[in-house]
Amino acid sequence: MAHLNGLASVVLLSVIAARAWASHSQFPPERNTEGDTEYWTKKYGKQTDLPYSGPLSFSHLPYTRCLDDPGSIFDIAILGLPFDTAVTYRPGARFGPYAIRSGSRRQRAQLGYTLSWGMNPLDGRLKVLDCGDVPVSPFDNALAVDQMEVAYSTLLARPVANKNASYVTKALAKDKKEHPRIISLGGDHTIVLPILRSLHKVYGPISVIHFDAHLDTWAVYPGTTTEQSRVTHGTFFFLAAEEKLMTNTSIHAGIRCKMEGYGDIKNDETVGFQLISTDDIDDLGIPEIVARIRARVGESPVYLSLDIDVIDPGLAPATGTPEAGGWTTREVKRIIRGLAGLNFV
Ligand SMILES: [Mn+2]
Repeated sequence: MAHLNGLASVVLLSVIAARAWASHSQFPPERNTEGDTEYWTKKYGKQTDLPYSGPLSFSHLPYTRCLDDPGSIFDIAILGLPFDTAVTYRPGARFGPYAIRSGSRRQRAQLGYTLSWGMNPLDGRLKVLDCGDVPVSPFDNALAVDQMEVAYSTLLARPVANKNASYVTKALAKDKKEHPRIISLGGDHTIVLPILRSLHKVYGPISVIHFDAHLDTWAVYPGTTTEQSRVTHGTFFFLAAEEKLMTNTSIHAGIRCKMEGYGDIKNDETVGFQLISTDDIDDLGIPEIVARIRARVGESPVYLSLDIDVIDPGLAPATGTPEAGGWTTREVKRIIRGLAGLNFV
């Protein structure tokens, strides 16, 4: 303003004042719009959801109760399994699917590109649907496990949305059909047993990449007295191996739990696992961990299971069986990125 003479200053201030009045004069709203049922649309356009508003679905994806609708097809389904009645310590994972969806709200298709992936997984090339939650029984574990298996198998039987997508051509199913992929939100870790039963019917025995502080391969939890009580979040891999659902080329990553003794490790090997400990990240580094996981599972069909307790409890404290000294979120994300291109089913 120091450069303007007096007249110029008056003119400029008048323009600013006029603009301020013009924009102010739109509020309160214009007259004669009473009863206009499209008043909002005419004035502001689409009723878009903000990152923190709108109905809750994973990353603001379309939410469909896919089990009710055989016509809903997808390449990738997000499926909630709110089951937590087979834990040995702190329950509450039934709220996991809700919490994961809530935590995912800042992700969405419009803002899905990341530097680390160099792509946007929600850019529409694959159809990704939030298929809702399986209404599992909180009163009867045998019933709940069957409900999860039936739901998973139902969705696995749907045709894929994009037959040309590279992922569908890779894994050869026993029935020679193309099957979609399902990302399950737990739930306690027992949910993997019905998932592996379901996948076995389609692919036969598969490998497992298991991120966890714990082995989950115990034969029985101490104090087990009935057949049903063998099914827990610490024994489901043993049961899966008994049922021959897995190959013997599976691998754990991030192990640091307390054990009863070295016998737990010997037992773990008979279940089919190799082991990468939490501390290995300091000695081997991320690239070698990635290389060992890739070498272990090779081209075999593989299921990835991630227990949130693989992350340090300082970063994910609400987990059911916390173990101090875990991997960081950044490290786990990086290891998972390194697994891209494996034969995930
Ligand atoms: Mn665990």
